[in-house]
Amino acid sequence: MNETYDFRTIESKWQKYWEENDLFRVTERADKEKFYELEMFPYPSGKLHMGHVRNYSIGDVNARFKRMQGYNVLHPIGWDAFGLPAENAAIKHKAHPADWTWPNIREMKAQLKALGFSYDWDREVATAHEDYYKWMQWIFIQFYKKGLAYKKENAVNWCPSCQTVLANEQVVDGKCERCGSVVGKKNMSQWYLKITAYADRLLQDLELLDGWPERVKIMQKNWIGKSTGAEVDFRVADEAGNDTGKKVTVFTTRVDTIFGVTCMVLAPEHPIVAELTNGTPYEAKVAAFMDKLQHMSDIDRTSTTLEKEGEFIGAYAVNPLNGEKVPMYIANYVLMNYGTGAVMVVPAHDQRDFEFCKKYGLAIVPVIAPPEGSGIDVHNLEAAFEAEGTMINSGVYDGMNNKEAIEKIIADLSGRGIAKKTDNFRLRDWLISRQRYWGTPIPMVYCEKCGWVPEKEENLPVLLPTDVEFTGKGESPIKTSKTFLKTTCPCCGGPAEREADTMDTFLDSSWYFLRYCDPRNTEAVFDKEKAKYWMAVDQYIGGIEHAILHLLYARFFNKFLYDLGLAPTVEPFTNLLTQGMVNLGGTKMSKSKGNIVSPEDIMAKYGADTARLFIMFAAPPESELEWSDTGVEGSYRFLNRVYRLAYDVSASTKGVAPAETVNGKEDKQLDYVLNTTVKKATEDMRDRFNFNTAISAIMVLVNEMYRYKQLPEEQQNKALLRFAMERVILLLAPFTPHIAEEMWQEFGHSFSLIDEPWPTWDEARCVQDEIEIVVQLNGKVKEKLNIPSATTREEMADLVNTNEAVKALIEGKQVIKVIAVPGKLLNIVVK
Ligand code: ANZ
Ligand code: ZN
Repeated sequence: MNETYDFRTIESKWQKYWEENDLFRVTERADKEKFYELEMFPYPSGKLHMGHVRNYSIGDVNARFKRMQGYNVLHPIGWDAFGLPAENAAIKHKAHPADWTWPNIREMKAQLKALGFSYDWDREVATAHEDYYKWMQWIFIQFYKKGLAYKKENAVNWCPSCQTVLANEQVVDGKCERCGSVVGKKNMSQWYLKITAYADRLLQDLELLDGWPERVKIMQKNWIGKSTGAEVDFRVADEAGNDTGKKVTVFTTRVDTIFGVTCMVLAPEHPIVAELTNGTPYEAKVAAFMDKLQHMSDIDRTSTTLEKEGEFIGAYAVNPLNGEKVPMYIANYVLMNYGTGAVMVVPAHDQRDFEFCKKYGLAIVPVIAPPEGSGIDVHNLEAAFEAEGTMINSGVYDGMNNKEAIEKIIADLSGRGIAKKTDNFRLRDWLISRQRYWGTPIPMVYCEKCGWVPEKEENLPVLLPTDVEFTGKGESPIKTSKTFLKTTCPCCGGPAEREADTMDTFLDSSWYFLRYCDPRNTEAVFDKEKAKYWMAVDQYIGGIEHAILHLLYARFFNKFLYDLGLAPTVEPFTNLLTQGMVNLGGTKMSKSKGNIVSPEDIMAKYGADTARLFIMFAAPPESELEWSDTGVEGSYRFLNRVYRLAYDVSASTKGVAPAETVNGKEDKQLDYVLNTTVKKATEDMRDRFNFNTAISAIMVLVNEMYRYKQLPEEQQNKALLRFAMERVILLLAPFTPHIAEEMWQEFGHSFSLIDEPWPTWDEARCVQDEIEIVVQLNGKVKEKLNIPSATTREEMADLVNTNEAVKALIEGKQVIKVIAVPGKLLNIVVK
C-alpha cells in the first residue's frame, strides 16, 4: 500500500487479479444457496452512458453483497446485439452492421471491466452471434409447432423512415417509438406470435410477483386490459325495415344498458359495412370516411379527446330485447381489432356515445337511475352517467340493481342463443417480422406444394447472409442476397424459398436470462437441470421504460418454455427493481439535450471506485439521481480519507491481532458505533436497497475512528482499532471493491475479500449503556439524568442545548460556565 491513494494503479492491479484468478466464474454448487443477480443487458451502442453505470453499479453492489453473505452468485452480462441502429449506421457509413457491432462490444466490454463489475465473463452472450440465434430460431420453431406462430395478412403499422413494420406497442401517439416519424398503415403479410393465448395467465400470475413494484404490475395489467362482458347478436334490417338475413355481433361490458341503445356504430373496416353499402349511395361516403382515417393510429382513435365522427350507412339494427330498430353508423372511435368491431351505442351511460349522439342529434334514453340524492337528473344529462344504479325504462328488469341485471340479461339472452359471456383483451398478438437485415432470420421456408414449413432443426442456424445490399427500400435487404433465398423444402425436397424477414429484437431479449444458465450448450437451448438450479432470477434491475414490453414478452417466453418443460419456474423474475434516471440540471442526461457527463471522463479523473460510490450514495436506486460534480469530489475525498485512515491504522497496529476487546469508555463508544453501523448497513442493503443510507452509516463509523485515533497513543486499543478498520474495509467492499482489496491486502490478508463473510453485529452492543449523572446549578444538585455511558465531555457540556430537562433548569438564566465530569456530573454556573 502506497502512502497516497493512487486509484489508477490500484484499480488496474485488482482487475487483473480478479481476472487471472477467475474469481467471478461460478458453477452450480449443491453446498450453497444460489442467488441470480441480473441487470438488463445493454445494446452495444459503443459507449456506456451514466444510466448504464448506475444500473450496473446497483447490480454489482448487490451481487458482491450477496456473495459476501454466502450465496453462490450468478452475475452474467451480454449484449442485445441485433437491431436497427447498427443497420442504420451501416447504411450511413456503407459498412456492414457486424463491423459496427463487434468493435462496439469490445469497447463497452473494456469499459465494464474498468468499472470493476463482477461478471462471469465466461457466460457472455451476444444475440447477434450464431450460437445464440440458432436457439432463437429453435424457439421460434417450437412456437410454430404449437400453433403459436402464424403468418397473416393485415393492415400493419408502417414506419416510412425506419422502413419497417412496427408492433402496436412500438407506435407511441401515432409516431414511431424509435425515430418519431408519423406511422402509416400498410397491408402486409406478417408473422405473429400468439401472446393472446397467454393473456389470462400473464394477468393472473402478476399476483405471484410480490417482489415487483406495484406500478409496474399495474402497467402490465392495463396493457393486457382484460374486460369481462358479453357478445350480443343484433339482426340487421334495411332502410325499409325488412330483415336482411344478416346479423351483427357487438361486444359490451354493459349489457344492462341494452334498453338504452339508440344506434349502433361499426368500425369502417367491419366486413358487414361493405356488404351493406356496396352498390348503394352510401358506398362513396364510406370510402371517403375510410380515407380520412388512414393516418390515425388505434391510439388516436381511442383518445378521449377525439372528436367523435361517423356516417350513417343506410341500415338498422334490431334490439333483441325490445325489438326497436336503431340506425347503423360507421364511426371513428370504433376499432376493428377490439371486441367484434361493433358497438351498441348507449349515450346516457357512455361518454363517447354521449358525444356521438349529441353531435348527430340521436336520442338519449336513460336506463340506470343514480342513487337517491345524487343530484343527477338522468332525464337532462350534461354528460353520461356511468356509475352504478337502479334499472329504469328496462321492462321486466326495472328496479333491479344494474350489476345484478347484467347477469340476468346475459342469462336470458343466452337462453335464446343470441348472447354469450366473453372476456376481451386489449393485448393483441405480437407482430414479430421486420423487413430489416440485422436480426435473427425467421427460420421458415415457403414451398408451392407444402406452404410454410419450418427449417429442419438439425439445419439450424439459418445463417444471416453476408452478400446483401443495403438499399433502404422497405424490403428486407436479405432479398438482395444471391445465396440465401433459394432452398429446398424441408418437407418434400422440392424447390422452395426462405423467409427474408428477420425477427423483432425483443424476441432475443425474451429468454437470454435462461441462456445465461448454460450459455455454451450446443445440444440444447439450455440444460434443464442447470436452469433449475439458477432460475428464477432473484433480482432483476433495469429501467422503467421496460415496464411493459420487455417484461411482458420475457414473461410470455418463460411461460411458453415452462409449458415445454424447459424453464423451471412459471415466472422468470422474482424481484424487480426499476432504477431511477440520471439527471443533470434537473433533466435526464441525454445526447440530444447535450447535458451529458461521460463515464470515461469521470473514471479518468477520479477512478471507478469514486464513480461507483458517488452513484450509490447520491440517491436511493429507485429515485432520480441528480449528477453533482461537488458530490463526486466529496466521494473522492471520502475515499482518500478512508485510505489514509487505513494506512495509519495499519502502521500503528502492525503485528497486533484484531480483536473485539472493549476496555473502558472510549472503546465502548467505538464498539457501539461499529455494531450499529454494521447493523444499519446490513439492514438497509438487505431489506430496503437503501445503499445511500448504508454508506452514510459507514461514513459515521469512519468519523468515529478518526476521533478514536486522536486519543493519546497509550489509550488506544490496537486490537479493537485494527478490528474496526477491517470491518470498514469489508463494509465498503461491495461499493468500492478495488480500494477495499488494496486495504485488505495491507491488513495482511493474502486472498481477495470477495468471499470474506459479511460482517455481523451484536444486538446487545447496539444499545449504549446508560449511567446516572447529577446536574447541578451553581454546585447545588437539581436533577438526576440517565445518559449513554460513552457520552464524551463535549457531548455532556452540550446537554445545555440538547436536553429538555437541562434546558428547563437554566430557562431565563445566564450561563456563565459549564463544567462536565464524564460519567459523574454536570455543574452549570449561572447568573
Ligand atoms: C354498451 C355500453 C354501454 C358500453 C355503456 C359501455 C358503457 P372496455 O371496458 O374498454 O373493454 N366497445 C366495444 N368494442 C369496441 C370497439 N371495437 N371500439 C370501440 N369501443 C368498443 O370497453 C368495452 C366497451 O367499449 C363496450 O361496452 C362497448 O361499449 C365499447 F354504458 O357497450 B359498451
Ligand atoms: Zn414442399
